[in-house]
This record gives sequence, C-alpha cells and structure tokens, in this order.
Amino acid sequence: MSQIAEEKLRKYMEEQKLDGFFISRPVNVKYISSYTGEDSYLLITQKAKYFITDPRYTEQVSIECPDYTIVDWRAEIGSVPGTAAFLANQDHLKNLAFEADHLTVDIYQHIQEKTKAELVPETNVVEEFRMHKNPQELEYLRASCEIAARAYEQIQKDIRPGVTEKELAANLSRYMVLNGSDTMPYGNILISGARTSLLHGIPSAKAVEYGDFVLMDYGCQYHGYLSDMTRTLVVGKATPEQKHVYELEQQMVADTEAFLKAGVSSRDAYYVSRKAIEGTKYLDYHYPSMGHGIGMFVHEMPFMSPKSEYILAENTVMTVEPGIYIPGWGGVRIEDTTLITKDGCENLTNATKELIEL
Ligand SMILES: [Mn+2]
Repeated sequence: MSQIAEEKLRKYMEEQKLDGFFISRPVNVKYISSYTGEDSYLLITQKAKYFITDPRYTEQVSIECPDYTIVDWRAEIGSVPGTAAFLANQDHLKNLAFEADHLTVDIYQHIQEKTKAELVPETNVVEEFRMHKNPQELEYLRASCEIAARAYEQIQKDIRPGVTEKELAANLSRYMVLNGSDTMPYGNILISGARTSLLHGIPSAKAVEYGDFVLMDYGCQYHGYLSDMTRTLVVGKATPEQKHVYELEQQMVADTEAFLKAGVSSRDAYYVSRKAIEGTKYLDYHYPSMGHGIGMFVHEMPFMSPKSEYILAENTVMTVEPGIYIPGWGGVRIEDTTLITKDGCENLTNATKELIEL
C-alpha cells in the first residue's frame, strides 16, 4: 500500500509543481510509509524520501521502511524543523509543501527561517487518498468490524442491574482484545439510563438499573484499521416510548443504508436519514452529523451531514449513525460501519439491530 500511496503523492506533486512534501500528521506518515511507531516525519521529493525520526525509532524504521533514508534529527541538526530545512536546502528544493491543517505555527516558522524553499500550504491531500480503500485495507476493516460485532454478543451476558458502566466498558475492551484486536482499542462509550442522551458520554461509576437503555459506541483496531459501531439495548422490558424511539431509529438507519451507493451525495444521505422523524417531535432531538469515513483514523473524510458536499465513491468505508437524543430521558443510536459499493452498501458490522430486551 505504501508504494501506491507514495506514487499518488508524487503524481500530485508533479501536477502541482511541488518539489518536496513535508508530512507531519501521524496517521498520514503511517499511511504513506507503513511505519507503525510515533513521533516521526516524512520529507518526500521526486527523487528521494527521507524519514525524520530519533534514536528511539531508528531500528524500527529500518525494519518497517527499508527504502527510506533515515535521518536522525537529534544527531544531525538537533531539531525537526531544522532537519526539514536542511534537507530542502541540500536537495535545492524551490518549494516545500506542508500540511497546513496540522503543522504547528512554531515548526512552520522554524522551517521558514532556515530554508530558501518557498513553503506551500496544502490540506487534505493524503486524506483524499485515504478515502479509497484497497483490498488489503478492506480486509483489515472487515476483520476489525467482525471483532467488534463478536464482542457485542459477549458483553450481553454481563449486562444486568447493579453492574457499573465502567465495569462493562472494561469487559468490552477485553473481549475485543481476546477476539484478536490490536492491544489498543480506543475509548468506549458505554452509558446507561438517562445518560444515553449524552452523544459522547464517558462510562461512569453509575450502576445499570432495570428499565435502562444501555448505549455502547465502540470499536477496535486490527492492523491499525478501526471499526466503529453502536448498539442500544434495554435492560428488562422496554416501555412503549422506548420501543417507539427505537423503531424510528431502526428506520432511519435502514433508509440511509438503502440509499447509499457510489455516486450519491452525502448531503442527500442526511436528508434520507431523517425522513422517518420528519413531522414528529423527535426531529428536534436528532444530531445532523450522522456518518463519517473510517480507516486508520476514526473520523475521516467523507462526512455525512446537511453541510457536507461529498459524492460517495466505491470502496469508501463509512459509518451510518443517525440518532435520537432526548435530554433527561435518554437516547438511541445504532451505528454500522459500511462499505460503499457500485450498487449499494455492505454492512460490515454484522450484529443484530433488533431491539434486545435483556
Ligand atoms: Mn462513529
């Protein structure tokens, strides 16, 4: 993959007449080079590719990225921006692109002071490449979603009155690691009762009570690729209103997934998602940003909302997650990770969306 990403970047640089590109965003460093560590930068030119790092990572880089020229900034120049400027000057670069929505002002100013190259701000260049998943990436994403879906089956036996949100969140992470995820699942949202209206609520010491909604929004990493899913269930018997809201939510997800395919606009997908609640009081309680791309990073392009302007492409992986959140009462969210195909979308999150009453 790294080679394809590199070729795309060099093609872009050629078209834009860019002599060099300084990559600072960690997930983009990882995507371009296949490096799995931290605190490193790339400087790519048409003829050379430099991996700027420090001695904590030099051995790892030599194994993971053998075709890069490793530059130890500590030994050579003493700073990352100084090293980037030094390399740009050494290779007589007339200009050097940088990731304007990531590079700090401090690093930018330091590079500028020390190089003759013109600094060119760029945004979303590597992010655009990352929207289109190749077969290897899709395999990892599928596995990541499967692991999370399996954990949903396992966590259900632990949910009962008296157990706390934190205990359940810890178990959920543990199940994903035991099912084969990388050892760093990201923070799980696992909340219950009236707290389920908190869109990004943090698991607390609150104990689950009879009649509670339990909302779980979580995922894991597999070879660095993330899954993201949400399911909401009821402990005990659902009330008529809980059932009603749940059914509206199911409909919103089903309508959206039936609409998605390559070539549709993500803004239209938003309007399709809210059809089921139009004309009801629940329209006041939905959250308009209801989907995002996912890959090496959890919230990446494209996005689905009334303001988004993406035309969805084949082999994009994105979430579908409309929701209804009623402050003081609770919320319901169902979230799938889906693969956009030529004729539709494939749900990679194979866990039931029927209302479970435990
Ligand atoms: Mn999500």
